[in-house]
Amino acid sequence: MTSEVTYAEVSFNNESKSSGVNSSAASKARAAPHKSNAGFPKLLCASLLTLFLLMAISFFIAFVKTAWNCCPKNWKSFSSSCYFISTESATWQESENKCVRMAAHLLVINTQEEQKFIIRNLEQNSAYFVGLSDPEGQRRWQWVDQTPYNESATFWHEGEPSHTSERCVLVNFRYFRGWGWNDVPCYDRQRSVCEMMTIHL
Ligand SMILES: [Ca+2]
Repeated sequence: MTSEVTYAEVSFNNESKSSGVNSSAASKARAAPHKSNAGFPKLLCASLLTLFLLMAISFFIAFVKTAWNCCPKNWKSFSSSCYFISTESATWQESENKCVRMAAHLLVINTQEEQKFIIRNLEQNSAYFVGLSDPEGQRRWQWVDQTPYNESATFWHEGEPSHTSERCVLVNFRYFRGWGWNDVPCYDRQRSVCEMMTIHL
């Protein structure tokens, strides 16, 4: 085995020595055009591969975003929540119960942006219960999901809340004043809005 390797090395050396300057120049001349021709396809392949990878990553991100954050059919999506606008009238508690049966709760309005999104989807001649109530009639407002009641993020109509016997809140439209909150008796029958977190698949 050792002798075979030695023989191969000697043969190679001899061949190199006997080739001379002309042979070396010729081989360089042969090699030069090959080198320049081979570089361009490689660069093209690398560019195409990079482009393909970028497209694949973009597609994957777009697909994942769509597939992982979604709302049930007939629910509207905003930020990280889904909203269902009920066209059936019910009391405040019945409305909340219906939301809970759909793994949701009555609408909790946390920001002005959320309020603006919701009212764009409501009908001006209807009123909609939200998940805010004052169970004891002490003006201690509670959101159904235990979100702390924040006075600086409330959207009461002028003159509301108006009476301690009105312990449940709805959002409605008043001409010349726009949309806002009103406290009403909980046994009123109104439409409502349910909210749930977006579904992650
Ligand atoms: Ca009121």
